[in-house]
Amino acid sequence: MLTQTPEHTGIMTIERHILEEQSSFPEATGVLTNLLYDIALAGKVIASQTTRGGLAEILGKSGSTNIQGEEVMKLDELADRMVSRLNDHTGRLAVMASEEQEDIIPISPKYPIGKYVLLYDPLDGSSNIDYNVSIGTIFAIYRRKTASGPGTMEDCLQIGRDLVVAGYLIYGASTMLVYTSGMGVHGFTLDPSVGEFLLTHPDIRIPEKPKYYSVNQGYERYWTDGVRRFTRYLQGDEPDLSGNIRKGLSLRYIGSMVADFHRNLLSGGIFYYPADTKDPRYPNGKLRLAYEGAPLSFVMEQAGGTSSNGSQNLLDMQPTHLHQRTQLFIGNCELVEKAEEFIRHFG
Ligand code: FDP
Repeated sequence: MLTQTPEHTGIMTIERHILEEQSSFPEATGVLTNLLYDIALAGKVIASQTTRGGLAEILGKSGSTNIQGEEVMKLDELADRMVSRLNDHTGRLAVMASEEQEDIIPISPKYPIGKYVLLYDPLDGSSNIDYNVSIGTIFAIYRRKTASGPGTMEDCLQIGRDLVVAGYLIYGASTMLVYTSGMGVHGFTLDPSVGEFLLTHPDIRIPEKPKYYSVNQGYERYWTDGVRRFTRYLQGDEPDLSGNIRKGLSLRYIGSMVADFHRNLLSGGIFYYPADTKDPRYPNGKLRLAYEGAPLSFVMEQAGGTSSNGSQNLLDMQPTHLHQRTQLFIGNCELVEKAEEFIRHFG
């Protein structure tokens, strides 16, 4: 279905949409528009590779050489390289950081330095690749903090509140790009016949009535009492602190955060990955603040929902290191606040 906006009838491409959003800022130079367009392009390339996933079996496994004699790369490495290569020479970025790389990714001295900072998770949910399950790419764009020269770690360690743009690509039955620049959340679907992302989901709002809760319940025995009780509350089995029992929600868990997040954004619900005692090396759960928590929280907040680490909004957390993990609850405000309540009371 093609979307019509009050200003325009007909097809709205992502490029035109970004340009129009940016035109409401007289100081806008178009750099951000082009940066988003480059991310969309990386998404198209990654989508074309992910849909060929199973063909790796016959065209060559990663680590081997393919029929052209090139080394076959793992899909997550390929996605990582695709995003950084499409963005490293454009003069739009001061520095990048990727979930796949230990350290920050500096811009080569061969290229001009720009004013933005890009943090990304090139292939989220990558343990699902082999099973033909939806996966995604998450991106977060900040303004640089340092005044000049190559970008630094300080530029990468910013609080989510300072995000300029955040969003994700989801490689599912269709490929979608969903983003916010602080003016609502907009979703575009890739039309493979013309190779363009077209606006299909303008101004996404999370439905007020939640439908699903999403968590890896296989780890329940490692959770705190508060998280266990909260989960039973969501199932309709445990009263909240005022004695109210809610109607139980349905459980959906793909194990690919972008896909779980996307479904709950459109259907209403909560996704959480709590802290657990499963692996003492990761007392704060598995997910990363900078690459997953903060950008998806910005999207959720712009869609009318919220997020928490159990006691604080994720957008207010100051990261202290690049790959910092955090407990995470994200979805309808009512449910996230209830999670905080249970944790405050029961730990
Ligand atoms: P994956 O390890 O497959 O990359 O970011 C990590 C992530 O996936 C999320 O996308 C997903 O929500 C979560 O881990 C799944 O973890 P569990 O297998 O522990 O449930």
